[in-house]
Amino acid sequence: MVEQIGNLTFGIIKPDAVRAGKVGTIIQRITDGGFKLHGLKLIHMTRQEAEGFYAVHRERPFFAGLTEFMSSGPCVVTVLEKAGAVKAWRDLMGATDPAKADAGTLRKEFGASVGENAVHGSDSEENARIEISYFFSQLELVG
Ligand code: IDP
Ligand code: MG
Repeated sequence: MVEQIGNLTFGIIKPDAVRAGKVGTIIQRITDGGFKLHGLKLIHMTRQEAEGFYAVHRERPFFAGLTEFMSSGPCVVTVLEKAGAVKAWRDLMGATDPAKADAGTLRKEFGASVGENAVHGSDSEENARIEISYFFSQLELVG
């Protein structure tokens, strides 16, 4: 696990995309994009768990709305493997604001707004490691 961390990243299918019935489609896009699934589960975060996950953003004006949204319903948390996984997954997600995301990206296709943008992805290998361990135990990681 430690040896292969450069090839792992963490992703979330956010509550808006789950509500819209897009879980299957997005997982298909993930595997079509050449990612291997190492971890996958449906969770419903409490407000406190969402606040812990996004603690780095706690001073931002959108923090309350973001944590309310992320705890508003189930989401799917994933651990993804691919060479250069962090960048590869962010490339597939697209820009934070769906209106600015490239054609063919998940946020362009499934995101409604800068806040409700369908998917999350780690922004560095270090944060991928932290975020994976926030949601997954060793026993839940396969392969
Ligand atoms: P990222 O998800 O593309 O890495 P971040 O800047 O890390 O973007 O922001 C985390 C999340 O916070 C975003 O995915 C989005 O849901 C929300 N967010 C970011 N900026 C805004 C904003 O200006 N208004 C509302 N929500 C925002
Ligand atoms: Mg981010």
